Amino acid sequence: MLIKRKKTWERPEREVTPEEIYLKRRDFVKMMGVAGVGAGLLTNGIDIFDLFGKKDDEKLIKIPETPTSHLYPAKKNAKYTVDRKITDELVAARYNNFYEFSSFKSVWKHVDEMEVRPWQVEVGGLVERPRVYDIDELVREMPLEERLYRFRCVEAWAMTVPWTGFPMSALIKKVSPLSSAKYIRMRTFHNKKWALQQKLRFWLPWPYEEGLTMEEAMNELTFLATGIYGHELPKQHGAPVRLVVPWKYGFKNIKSIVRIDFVEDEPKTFWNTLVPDEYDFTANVNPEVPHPRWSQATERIIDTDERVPTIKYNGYGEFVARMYGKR
Ligand SMILES: Nc1nc2c(c(=O)[nH]1)N[C@H]1C(S)=C(S)[C@@H](COP(=O)(O)O)O[C@H]1N2
Ligand SMILES: [Mo]
Repeated sequence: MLIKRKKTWERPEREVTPEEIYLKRRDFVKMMGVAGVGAGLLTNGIDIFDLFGKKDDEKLIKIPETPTSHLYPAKKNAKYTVDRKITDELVAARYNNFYEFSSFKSVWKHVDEMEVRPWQVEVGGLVERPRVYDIDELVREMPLEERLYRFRCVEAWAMTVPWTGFPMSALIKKVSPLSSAKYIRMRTFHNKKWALQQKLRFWLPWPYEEGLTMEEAMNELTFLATGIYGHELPKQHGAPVRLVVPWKYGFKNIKSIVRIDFVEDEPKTFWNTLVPDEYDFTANVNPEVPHPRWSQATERIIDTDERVPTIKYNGYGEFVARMYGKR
């Protein structure tokens, strides 16, 4: 092997994905049963597939025209703004978590095979009017607006980005949930042709799923984003539609949604299934509750590398604290 095998902790911090450490341990255990060269290399702390990935920076935020591209940029909603500098767009576009494609931050190099048209979002479960939306139909029917939100990953990095999209409540009203619906469950695609990690780490609990209580889903902050920085989402940010819940850790913000179900019981989610003691269902940003593997007291702004104190509910207490009592 000519590839220098760097340990995770030897790589520069920018490229490391702490969330992946657990996966490596798990891969190793599983590998004993289903040994494969690819799986073996993945556990060595270097993503060899990164070497073959695209290096061309121009691809970063290049987005093909769609039938609804002309709706961007949408009108800014000044109610949702923050006292932080907007993160540099190119920094945000090359620093992503999207395990379907890569366990490294350079997701953008690995998304070429994905196709975001045609795309459907199926909305069903405990509702009066289930419906399958074509993505462009959904975008045209919903009230698009731009909101500036903080975003905070449990790995303790943070950014501030303008999302374009619509409140989740607008979609919920369209389908009329039954009173028995207590939670919503959202699901990402499962496509081994697009997403290398779904093929290689086939034992992980794909597809990625996340959930919210009905009250959280109806909260005014809960947003379905179809755009970022005044244009449609690039694939690495979760095109064509992803969840944004800015008072919760990043892993709740599920990308590239294909299905939304209204259900009675708390849904099982990707990370909660894999590591229940590290990723709880609620996952509200809270500096006082350290994650088992790293402190949450401060966070690093991804484009300036500044360290700043973490704020409870990521600064959104006025909108969400009442949902949690004293928690
Ligand atoms: N389907 C899917 N959604 C996902 C993830 C993922 O791996 N798969 N990663 C989550 C995590 S851990 C974070 S921090 C955010 C990152 O969003 P961004 O890359 O747009 O900044 O996406 C979330 N949504
Ligand atoms: Mo994350």
